Amino acid sequence: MTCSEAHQALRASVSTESLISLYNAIHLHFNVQRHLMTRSGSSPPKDPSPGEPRDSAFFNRLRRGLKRTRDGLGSAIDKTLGKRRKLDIATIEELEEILLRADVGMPATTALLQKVEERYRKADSSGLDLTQCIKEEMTAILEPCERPWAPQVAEPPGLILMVGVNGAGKTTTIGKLAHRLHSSDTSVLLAAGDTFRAAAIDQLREWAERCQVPLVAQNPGADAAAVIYDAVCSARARKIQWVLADTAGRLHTQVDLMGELGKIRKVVKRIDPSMPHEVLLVLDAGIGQNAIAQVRQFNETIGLTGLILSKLDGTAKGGVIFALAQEMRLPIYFIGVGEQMEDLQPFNASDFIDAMFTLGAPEKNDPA
Ligand SMILES: Nc1nc2c(ncn2[C@@H]2O[C@H](COP(=O)(O)OP(=O)(O)OP(=O)(O)O)[C@@H](O)[C@H]2O)c(=O)[nH]1
Ligand SMILES: [Mg+2]
Repeated sequence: MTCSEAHQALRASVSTESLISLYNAIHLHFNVQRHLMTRSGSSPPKDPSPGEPRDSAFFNRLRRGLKRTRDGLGSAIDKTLGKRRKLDIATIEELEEILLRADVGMPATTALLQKVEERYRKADSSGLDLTQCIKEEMTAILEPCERPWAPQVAEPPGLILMVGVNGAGKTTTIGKLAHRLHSSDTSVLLAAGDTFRAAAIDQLREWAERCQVPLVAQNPGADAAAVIYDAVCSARARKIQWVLADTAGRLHTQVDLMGELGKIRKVVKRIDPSMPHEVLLVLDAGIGQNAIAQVRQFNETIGLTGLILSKLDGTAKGGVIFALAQEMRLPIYFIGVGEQMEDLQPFNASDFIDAMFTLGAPEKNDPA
């Protein structure tokens, strides 16, 4: 369906109120910013391919970002186990306490300790390297969620919706993702679908300028679905591959606001039934077990295709990633380990575990 056919279809089927807002939207002065696509600034660190030696700058950034979680979880486990070879009840209880304190959650903690106990019982008289065993079992919990970020779309533009509660890191993550895509020669346009606050639109405009990618925005108070609709039409006309759409923060318990996400979904499907191609939930890693409820509710309302865990650098409770992996099984595409453009890293289970445990002396230039 072309955009003008979609406009007509919308005319025939939507309520007067939404037709007026859509009509206004179409005839409003769109704030489509064109930027010279000159390359400048920093590139995201190169993602290591499987089998390649690990990129140390990349790994050091991850280690720095996970410092607090490492202190609370990896190093705490290391310290508790030391050179112990015996897994007695007291040790199990100590481990359980560390895991729960770091927000690993009861289901993942129970599953992990059961596996470790099982392996301990089966081990021969030479004993088991308990720390190594825990690291392996932790990796096994995370691995099913490790998925390379390779979104596909048969007919561009593809639409990626970023959703989440207030302050989770949606807009910042869009900026980081735009930087990634643009730096790998993939064209991208940002859609200012958070129309609740003027500041939200300005924040996205700043990211568009930093990343040198175009933005489609309207005035505060505009209909979010109409803004995203326009952004997709604009991207299609300009042969842009991906639209990254920001949305307003909403509590997963706010029924009306959650309903607005359903409306966005319905409206963009009139352009292309396969839209949105990705719906990514951004979760603040510091929110603890509430993350599980958020995933459930957003998934039910709009159907999530993956998760991004932001602000891992700011919390000692990064153990929530194990709870998410154990209970949700959704792909975790990226983790945020800082506020800069380069601080969005593809999630890799074994790198995450290595970075979370003490690895001896800090490497050169590594303040962590
Ligand atoms: N340290 C750190 N800060 C982050 C990270 N991601 C986002 N932030 C910061 O978290 C704050 C909120 O981020 P936003 O991107 O504005 O969050 P949002 O979900 O768009 O917020 P609303 O639009 O208000 O719902 C900002 O100060 C960001 O700089 C991260 O990975 N690490
Ligand atoms: Mg925002």
